[in-house]
Amino acid sequence: MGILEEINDAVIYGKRKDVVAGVEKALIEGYDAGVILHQSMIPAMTEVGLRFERNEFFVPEMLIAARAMQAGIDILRPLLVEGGVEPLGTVAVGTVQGDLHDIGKNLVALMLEGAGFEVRDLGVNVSPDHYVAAAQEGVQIIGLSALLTTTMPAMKAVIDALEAAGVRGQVKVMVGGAPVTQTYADEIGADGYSPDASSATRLAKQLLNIE
Ligand code: B1M
Repeated sequence: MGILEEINDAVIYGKRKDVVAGVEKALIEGYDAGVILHQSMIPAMTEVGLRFERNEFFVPEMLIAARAMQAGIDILRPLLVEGGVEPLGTVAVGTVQGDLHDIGKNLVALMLEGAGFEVRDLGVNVSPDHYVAAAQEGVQIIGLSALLTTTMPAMKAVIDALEAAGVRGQVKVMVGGAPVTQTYADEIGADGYSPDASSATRLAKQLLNIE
């Protein structure tokens, strides 16, 4: 079994120590951090989701897999983020109200930071008021993440709250997360949608007319 498969397996089974050891070994072997993330760790979480759908995994298994994944991401973090550059702009990201999934949101935050944005991470289960406060404090982009079909309407609630507070015109709103689509983004009046963390950075630049 190659090292990428070993890491994939360790994430699926929530073996945090093996993930840490595997990621460290892969880096020593010369694997790029992005390759480890995209070719090994993210596919592992997809597999965890499929097993959950087939009733082979339950919430505890999802949870330990998520923790193991996060431990691996923590090692990759400094390699995915370049520091010391003038911020391109400010973005506040959060997972919407009712939703506790944060791995995707954390990756989006990481990639935005890596691309040179100043990122304010609002956390998970973020109420519309908190996004409004960030907009009032002057962030240029609000990033909304949702992983549950049941929490997608909370994205619309944020946009409505921004409008009600009179700050909708001051910020761009970008949305993402596995169940979210461009069509849904258009429906709720978001300014942009991106399917993954790397395209999220391209979208953020587009929204601020950078490059
Ligand atoms: Co949950 N869960 N979960 N879960 N979980 C899903 C999402 C699910 C699809 C599993 C399944 O059935 N196959 C399903 C949702 C079904 C649906 O709504 N259609 C589900 C469910 C049902 C639930 C619970 C309801 C289970 C229960 O309690 N019965 C419950 C809800 C809790 C809540 O939020 N209120 C629940 C709980 C959990 C855990 C806490 C155990 C854990 C989360 C731990 C954590 O995040 N710290 C968990 C996990 C791990 C998953 C799966 C397996 C993996 C999610 C993940 O991290 N993916 C997930 C199945 C799946 O998605 N395949 C599942 C990896 C991550 C890198 O991808 O988050 O999609 P993702 O992010 C991507 C893109 O979407 C995009 O970029 C990211 C990187 O490329 N992106 C953005 C994300 N946000 C963006 C924002 C942007 C732009 C791009 O702009 C701002």
